[in-house]
Amino acid sequence: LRIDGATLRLVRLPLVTPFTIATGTMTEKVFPLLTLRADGLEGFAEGVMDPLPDYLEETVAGAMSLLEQVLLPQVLGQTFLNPESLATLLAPWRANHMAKATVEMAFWDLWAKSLNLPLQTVLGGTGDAIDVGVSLGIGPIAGTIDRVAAHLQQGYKRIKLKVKPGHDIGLLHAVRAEFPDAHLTVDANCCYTLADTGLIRRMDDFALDYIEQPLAWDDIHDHATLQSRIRTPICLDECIRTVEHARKALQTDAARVINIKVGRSGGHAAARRIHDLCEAFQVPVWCGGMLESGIGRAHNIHLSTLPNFSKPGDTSSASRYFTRDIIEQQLETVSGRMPVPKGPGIGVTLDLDYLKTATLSHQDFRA
Ligand code: OSB
Ligand code: MG
Repeated sequence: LRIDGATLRLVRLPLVTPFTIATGTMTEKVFPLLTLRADGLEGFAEGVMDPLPDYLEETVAGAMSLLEQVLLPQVLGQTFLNPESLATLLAPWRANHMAKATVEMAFWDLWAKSLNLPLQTVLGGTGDAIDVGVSLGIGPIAGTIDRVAAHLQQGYKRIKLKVKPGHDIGLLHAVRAEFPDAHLTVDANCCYTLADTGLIRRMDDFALDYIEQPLAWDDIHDHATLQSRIRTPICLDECIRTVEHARKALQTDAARVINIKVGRSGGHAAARRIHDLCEAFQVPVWCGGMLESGIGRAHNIHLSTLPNFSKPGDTSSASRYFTRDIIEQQLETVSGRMPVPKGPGIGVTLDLDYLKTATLSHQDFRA
């Protein structure tokens, strides 16, 4: 498959409600949207980096520049037999996994379309819907209880509460008292250190399915130490940016669950290898999200149909994020299950009219 053209857009979508996590508040989603072309077909993907380096070190500006000046010129006019060969070409560049994933994922969509197969089929997944949970941002406790109740009512299979120092044990007391049987988890987005071990150990009292990324984004070793001191499984998110990170975490018992984000891990090929490695270690995985538009969420849904995605993911309904999405199909859950979009590739198509109003910049490339 020879890549003969590309379009790189910068897109901005307002969020329906601000989303607050330990590192800050998001009110809008700004992201690179990439189209790759070959043989009259188009493949789509989006970058999951934030404008500022507050989740991981990549930024939207840095990724836009790398895509424009390095990664797209490198793949334009080139022929790739499969997505792995494209990933191999980009692999020598240090890190920048999110920028590389943007190109790799668009190529997977294109490649699956060239084979006239759904993305899930070429990835090795099966089934026509996936289990999903919901990630609830930080807010007043009374309001959080109402949001938990509303989402359980809608059928979401697991509730993930964002926590930060001063908004953790009290929140868990209140929510667990109200919902004794709910599948509950917390996500700290790196806001604790080993000095907080005593506080984190108190979370063992709330029957959480797991504690997501309590410690630093680049510190697998301290997570292993923490895991040896608490009963609740640790789930790593930010720490797992490569297959090697996953191997080190699994071998040292730093994670008993892993949140796979395809856009964080360099793409589908790497995400699938992390999935397989976790399966070998009998460690369950689930698919995280980055408040993606329908393009990124469609990719996440297809990946989530692989067998070891045995815990509910974060890919919830489009209407939770945006008043209007940039795709023609609406990705909405039905009783806590997200249907897999049908058709070749990711199975969703751009709503070009609305996309035009959401586009901040647009650049075409030709081989
Ligand atoms: O840590 O999983 C995270 C959103 C933005 C940045 C980081 C995270 C999240 C979420 C929301 O938890 C997941 C989603 O609904 O897409
Ligand atoms: Mg997380």
